[in-house]
Amino acid sequence: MSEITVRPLGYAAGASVTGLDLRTGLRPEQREALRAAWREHLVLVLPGQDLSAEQLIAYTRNFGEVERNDSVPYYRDPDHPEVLLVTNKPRDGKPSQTRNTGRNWHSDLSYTNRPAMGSVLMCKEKPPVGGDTMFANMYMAYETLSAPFRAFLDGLHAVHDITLIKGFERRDPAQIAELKKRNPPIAHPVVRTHPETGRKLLFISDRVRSFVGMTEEESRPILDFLNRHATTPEFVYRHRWEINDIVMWDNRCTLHIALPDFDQTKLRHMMRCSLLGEPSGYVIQDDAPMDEQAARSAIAAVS
Ligand SMILES: O=C(O)CCC(=O)C(=O)O
Ligand SMILES: [Fe+2]
Repeated sequence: MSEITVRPLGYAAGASVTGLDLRTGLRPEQREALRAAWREHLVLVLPGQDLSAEQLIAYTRNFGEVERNDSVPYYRDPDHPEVLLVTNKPRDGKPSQTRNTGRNWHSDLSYTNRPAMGSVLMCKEKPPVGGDTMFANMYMAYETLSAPFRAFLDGLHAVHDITLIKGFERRDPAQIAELKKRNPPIAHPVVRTHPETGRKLLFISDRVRSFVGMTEEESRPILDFLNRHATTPEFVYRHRWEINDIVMWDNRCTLHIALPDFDQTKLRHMMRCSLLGEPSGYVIQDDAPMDEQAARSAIAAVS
């Protein structure tokens, strides 16, 4: 087996990793090299890895506990609930419900109480052009804010809401009702410290409705600014897929978006495994913003 080679692909994030055959298990030193590269580059690209569902799950297990996708229990591989199919292949003659997955900037499963730690996505079929995925570096987003603005954000909580997934309202009505029931709005800290790097980062996205204790009117302009700032081109790595690319990203310190810039009559078929994140956040019981006292009690109740 040849040596692992890590080659940066972008300034903000992204590195390719070659010299590994992921169909077989990793040696401890290979796993450590991958973890170190992941910490440094946030997004790793492993080209030419033609894995079965079992092999993808086994590979993902190297980095933590694999999510079973119970918060969004559709389009899982029938034999492997750990594998979510992100695909525009029609099923039973109906359009796929995951054909527009990831069309606004987000961190996977941030609308749950275990936001995904990381995700591992493998490309099986792709259109001739387009269908790229972009990733933004949330350390940079935080570090480039002014000190007073960082101080304002420190200690704030943001309400993540599954209904803000782009195109959510166009899903099947029964699915909408079920997804809302399973995933009530949940508040997470806006500024978090990455447990492995110790660096602070911004944890917001297009799927945030408001800040806890603030009205939507007060929150909206700040959220719009933060989302625009966080996804500025210099913080972004854009991935152009090849078949059998595996791309893995750290959801704790990146946002991503899947672009619909391709001919939708061409197949795009991806398999995804996600890593279970640390418990975080507290459920917002109704749509009204919580006052600070209620928020403090809720935080105390879960910590
Ligand atoms: O299809 C893609 O490129 C990414 C979709 C997405 O957001 C995801 O799989 O988490
Ligand atoms: Fe995603």
